[in-house]
Amino acid sequence: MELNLISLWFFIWVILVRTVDCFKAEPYSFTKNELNQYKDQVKELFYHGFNSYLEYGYPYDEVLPIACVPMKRRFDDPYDTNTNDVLGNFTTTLVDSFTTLAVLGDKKGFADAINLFHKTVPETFDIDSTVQLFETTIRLLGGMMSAHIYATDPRTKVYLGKDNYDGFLLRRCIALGDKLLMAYLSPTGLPVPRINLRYGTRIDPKLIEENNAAATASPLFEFRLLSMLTLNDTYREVSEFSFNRTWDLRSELNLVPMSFSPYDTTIYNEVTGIGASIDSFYETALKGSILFDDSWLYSVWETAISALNSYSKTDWFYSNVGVSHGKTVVLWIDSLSAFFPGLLTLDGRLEDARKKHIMFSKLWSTYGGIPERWNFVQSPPTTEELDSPSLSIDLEWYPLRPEFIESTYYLYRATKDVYYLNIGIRILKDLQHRFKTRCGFAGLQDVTTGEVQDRMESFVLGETLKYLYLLFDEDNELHTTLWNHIFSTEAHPFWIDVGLKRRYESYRREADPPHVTTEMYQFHLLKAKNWMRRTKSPNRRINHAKKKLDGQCISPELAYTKRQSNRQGFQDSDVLSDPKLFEIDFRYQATLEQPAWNKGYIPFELTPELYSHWSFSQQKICLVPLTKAFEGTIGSRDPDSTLISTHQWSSDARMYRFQSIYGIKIAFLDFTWHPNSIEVQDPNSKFDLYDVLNKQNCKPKDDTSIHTYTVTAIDGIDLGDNDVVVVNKSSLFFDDSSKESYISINRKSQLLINCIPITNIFVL
Ligand code: DMJ
Repeated sequence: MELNLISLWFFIWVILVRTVDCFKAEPYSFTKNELNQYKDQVKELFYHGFNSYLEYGYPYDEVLPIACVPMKRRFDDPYDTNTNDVLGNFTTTLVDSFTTLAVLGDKKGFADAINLFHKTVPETFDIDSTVQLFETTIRLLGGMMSAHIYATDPRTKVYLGKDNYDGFLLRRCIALGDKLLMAYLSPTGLPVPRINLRYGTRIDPKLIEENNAAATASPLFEFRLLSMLTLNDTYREVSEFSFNRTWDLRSELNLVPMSFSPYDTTIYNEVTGIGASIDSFYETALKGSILFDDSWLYSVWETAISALNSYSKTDWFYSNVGVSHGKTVVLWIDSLSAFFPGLLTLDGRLEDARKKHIMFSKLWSTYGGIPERWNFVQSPPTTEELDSPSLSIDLEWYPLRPEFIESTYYLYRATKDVYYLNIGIRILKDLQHRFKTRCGFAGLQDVTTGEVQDRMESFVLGETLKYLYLLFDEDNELHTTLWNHIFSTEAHPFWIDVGLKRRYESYRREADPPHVTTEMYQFHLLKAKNWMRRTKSPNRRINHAKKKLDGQCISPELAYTKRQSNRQGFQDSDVLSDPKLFEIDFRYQATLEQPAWNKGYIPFELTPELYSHWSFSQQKICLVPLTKAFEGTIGSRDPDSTLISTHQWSSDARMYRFQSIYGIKIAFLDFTWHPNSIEVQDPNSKFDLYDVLNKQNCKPKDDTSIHTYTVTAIDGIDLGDNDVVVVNKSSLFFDDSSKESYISINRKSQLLINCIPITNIFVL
């Protein structure tokens, strides 16, 4: 009797919990429970990597994830800058992981990690290591400073309190910051790229003759905050001057060159874009403008993005252009530029962000990672392109960089589009099954062969896994509080509380003039002040940009809130409803072919699980109200599913999980015949199609006979204009009673009937 009562109560409790869950009206189609599970899986991965580092890598900078031994700097070879730039022999991975531990809310792990660092690395940073100013600033200085903010802000989960933390990280920041300042002692005030932490710039001049825009501009972010925390404006003034000098190097088109001499500003590389060597310049302008509420930085961002939009923006990415003429000069985009959709999102430019992000998702789907550089060759390739290396990938590694998942995170926070969660889940699985090794995570040495790389850079734990975790952690303090945090370029969260802001403002008032305490920087300051006078009238600009900030520069949260008010229900996806979702596949098919080792990797947008999550059967209890239109379903007759999915992509349509279709019979398909349609739509595509047909041994009689089909209805049910039907290859059958037709599949998995492609049927 008692048992029965208990079961009854238990039953009621389960029903109640599920019902409450439903009424919470979560803005995503994954339940809280599911998100928590994914979040925990990411956490597990982080500890796998972090504990491996502690066991096999510490006290050196990294651990080799396959060999399970430390990865040390090359003391014997100062010219191996690839290795030495980030490995200063100062426990890089440990420091870069501080704030991931904080984000996970692991107070003990966080305290242990900073204390371990405390007793390992010399207080003065008096280490005979030549390192890059940029890398050391973003990983070490930024990591320590953000950890200091976490440790001292009573609102955080990892607040340590005065008894447990005496602020030593800030003292370390000062020691390191002072060392890094040595880099700025050049005739121009632009920093040299490297310094030796013990000997300053007394190193081989070859190592410091060229610097780039990202490196000369972006320390402003960390240095300015350091000035606020220490009430010493030296860091700010020196780095701000350098930022402005970098911006001064822009061409008449407002395009900033990538690389130049820090001694006399001779330009070495006239090319510009948004990736390596220039990426953080934009990031600092926009993020700095938000964090510091700085209208001048925002105006730089605005001018820079509008120049990029004029010259470098294409449908699917930003290309690399010459700064003086604005024309595309190299035909590649790089892996680092995958951060840009995130940055666009931060500025409320969601439409562009979404489009550019799709490009990177295609790259991941093709190569199982993002190649360091990918050559884009429009199909069909020209004869020269066919013979040139442009059809191959010249920088073919993928070291588990964070940028793609970073942008995915921003876009999800801003849109709550379930598609981005789907990407996160696929990447999580890739990390669990493809990249995880005995002692960490190994990326790809070559995306074309699948060869792995025995290296785990500190950003894997510091950024990649942090953004992935945050993607699933709806309740993270960074998401639920109003600290107005901004992630640094290395994903270290920074925020400025009211007290800090007031203290600093009063310091600025009292310390004026001069702000700078170190005499050797006076020379630069004088120049900086003249420059300021020449180029801006601060007050006017502040008001001007304030307006802009209010109107345009919105946080992901705000963008999300705005968007939410317009939503019909959680099952719409702007990505999946993009009528051009598959355009990239066709346009760039010459250089977007899945390498043999990655064959069968299902593209994100076709993930079967995604559709099952959108279905009634999975979400029976939590049905959302029907939206207006409901079209494009395919009848279910056979429980053994033949059809994986079909989607109807009109904006207010909802998704259904299709159980099956009774095969695809030509008799059931209504086609729109497009004689010469491709020629009409786009003269170039004619050859594209011709090429595909040739590859399939389908020879059109002549150019004019080229045409395509579009399925407009299946089983008598109309499909919308942008419907795409995905059919399971193994269960596809074709029944043509006249025996005159035959089907085939082309390289892009399109179904062909008598060599004529059906543009909206894909066979997987
Ligand atoms: C990181 O160190 C930072 O994200 C930086 O801005 C670019 N490079 C790596 C990650 O790819």
